[in-house]
Amino acid sequence: MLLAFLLLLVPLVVESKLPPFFLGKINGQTLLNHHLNQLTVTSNAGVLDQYPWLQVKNFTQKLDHFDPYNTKTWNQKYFYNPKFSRNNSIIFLMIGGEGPENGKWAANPDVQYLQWAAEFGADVFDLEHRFFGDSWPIPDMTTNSLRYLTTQQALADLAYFIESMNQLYGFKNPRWVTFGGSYPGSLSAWFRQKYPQLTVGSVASSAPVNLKLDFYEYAMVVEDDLKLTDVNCAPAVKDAFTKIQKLSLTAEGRNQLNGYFNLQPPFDGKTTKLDINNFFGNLFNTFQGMTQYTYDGQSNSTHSDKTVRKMCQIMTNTSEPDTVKRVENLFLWFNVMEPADPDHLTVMPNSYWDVIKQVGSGDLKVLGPDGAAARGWMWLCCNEIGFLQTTNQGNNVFGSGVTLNLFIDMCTDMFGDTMKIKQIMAGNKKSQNYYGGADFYNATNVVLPNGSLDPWHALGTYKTVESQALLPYLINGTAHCGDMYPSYDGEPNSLPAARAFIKQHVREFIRYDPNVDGPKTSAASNSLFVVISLIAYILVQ
Ligand SMILES: *[C@@H]1O[C@H](CO)[C@@H](O)[C@H](O)[C@H]1NC(C)=O
Ligand SMILES: *[C@@H]1O[C@H](CO)[C@@H](O)[C@H](O)[C@H]1NC(C)=O
Ligand SMILES: *[C@@H]1O[C@H](CO)[C@@H](O)[C@H](O)[C@H]1NC(C)=O
Ligand SMILES: *[C@@H]1O[C@H](CO)[C@@H](O)[C@H](O)[C@H]1NC(C)=O
Ligand SMILES: *[C@@H]1O[C@H](CO)[C@@H](O)[C@H](O)[C@H]1NC(C)=O
Ligand SMILES: *[C@@H]1O[C@H](CO)[C@@H](O)[C@H](O)[C@H]1NC(C)=O
Ligand SMILES: CC(=O)N[C@H]1CO[C@H](CO)[C@@H](O)[C@@H]1O
Repeated sequence: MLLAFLLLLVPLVVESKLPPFFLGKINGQTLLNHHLNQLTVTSNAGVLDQYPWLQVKNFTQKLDHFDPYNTKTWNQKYFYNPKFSRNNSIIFLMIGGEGPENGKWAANPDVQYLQWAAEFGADVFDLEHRFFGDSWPIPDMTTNSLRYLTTQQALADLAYFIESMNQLYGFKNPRWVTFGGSYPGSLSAWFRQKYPQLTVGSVASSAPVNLKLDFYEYAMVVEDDLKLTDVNCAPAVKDAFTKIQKLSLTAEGRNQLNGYFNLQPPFDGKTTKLDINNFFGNLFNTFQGMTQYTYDGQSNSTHSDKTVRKMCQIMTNTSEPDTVKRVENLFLWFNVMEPADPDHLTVMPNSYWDVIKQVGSGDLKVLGPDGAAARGWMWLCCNEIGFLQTTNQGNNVFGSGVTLNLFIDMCTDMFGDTMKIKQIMAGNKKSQNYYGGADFYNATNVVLPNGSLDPWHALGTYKTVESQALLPYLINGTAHCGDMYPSYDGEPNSLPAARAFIKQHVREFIRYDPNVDGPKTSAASNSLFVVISLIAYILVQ
């Protein structure tokens, strides 16, 4: 009777087997996340009720920008916000990323760049990324269709969009500035590099431009954050992971882990190394989720609850002598913060193959919206950009449980035999060569803010070239995309200066008018503002 009940339950819970946080990504959301507290609706209708001037539209986009014989098109969703428009000339474009765009980043007047749009009189667009949300070049995610999901096609989408909008809206002397946070930040940075003639500048927040396959630095930054937060924190985490790793080696120990974490399904006689690595991946996800959005302005929970400070309070809680139990307490706490399936509150999903069963499908019905976003992101990572967040290098406090092999296996199990280690490494290397990585990133008129606590900052670029307004900016004490969100009382005190720096440069970028200023030559004439901003930069450091 009990067995039958359990079997019946299985199909019902498949949907909830995705970890709430995976590879640096909140389930179903973009890395930038969209939980701005001012707006909780997710449907178009909801956002349009709240911001009636916002327009949601389709754009006839090309399927393949690199095959002149392919004339197929599809509907790409975009939002247009004309509310701030004054000059019919200054246009801000928020670049969509690896999840649905829902209009908030085009409409919520409290987000930073929209405050600047209001001040500068900019028209605002937000373009959804191909294969995410409602924007389907082909309505499935088979490996064959995903050939069209590449960063180069996404950049070409942006280019064709800008050219078409210039026609459609009759912008005079158009001065576009692109914005993006996280992966769209990388697109914003690369767009300046590859299509400089179409914009006057860009802001690329928390943009990972170094396409590392084995992104072990992520775990090292998390460890640094623990050390900065509380001297007892990193040792407690290390103690816990050392114990957990030891327990994972024996059947008796794995049985104890079943009890500690309420693993579903539990470890048993058929447990493989892959299952154990997957378990460590799920544990590490919790620490990632608590760290990545720490102290940012997206919601009340990131102001004070979903923070490194809270994480360290739980991990150094001396009322709980067992550090392994503290990790379980952290898992439970994190899940209260995430509006996930209630199952997640008490149960830790523990099946590698359940995730593959869902995210390995190319069928949108099997995938569901969250699974589709996870599959699209995983495809980008496996096929091109890497970013696979391991723990087994650099001798960090999270032990050696999360290996590159775990993710390589996932890539192959999700996308088939054409996605094995050899292809993964070749694809990653090709993209790194194409964009230049952190060392050879080269563009003009671009601000690249990063947060010092953000694990992703380790893949940013930091070489300032004043003469071409190539302007990295490291913000002390913030995490992922902290510069973009609405301000709040008690936010990290480095933020106002960082935002002023970005805004000042956006002002410089849009000031350029080819009709008045003549063709753009070297940026030497900007030397005064360069000196001023350099001083501001040094002061803030
Ligand atoms: C855009 O096109 C999709 C189909 O590709 C359709 O479902 C949707 O209703 C269209 N949206 C608008 C605003 O026209
Ligand atoms: C935009 O137009 C206003 C007048 O409506 C003008 O004062 C302002 O300088 C213009 N801004 C730019 C950046 O051209
Ligand atoms: C967030 O916190 C503020 C101040 O404490 C409160 O006024 C507001 O209602 C909270 N918002 C949500 C969505 O909980
Ligand atoms: C500290 O540990 C005790 C005992 O396990 C627990 O009841 C309490 O909720 C913990 N506090 C925090 C902040 O984790
Ligand atoms: C970087 O780009 C600028 C502007 O396109 C160019 O003048 C410069 O030579 C480039 N620098 C390098 C090192 O390629
Ligand atoms: C960053 O902020 C922390 C905490 O406010 C401070 O202790 C540290 O000196 C700052 N670092 C730099 C480089 O300004
Ligand atoms: C300028 C700066 O902060 N650069 C840092 C970027 O991140 C890497 C990895 O954490 C550091 O080694 C650099 O010093």
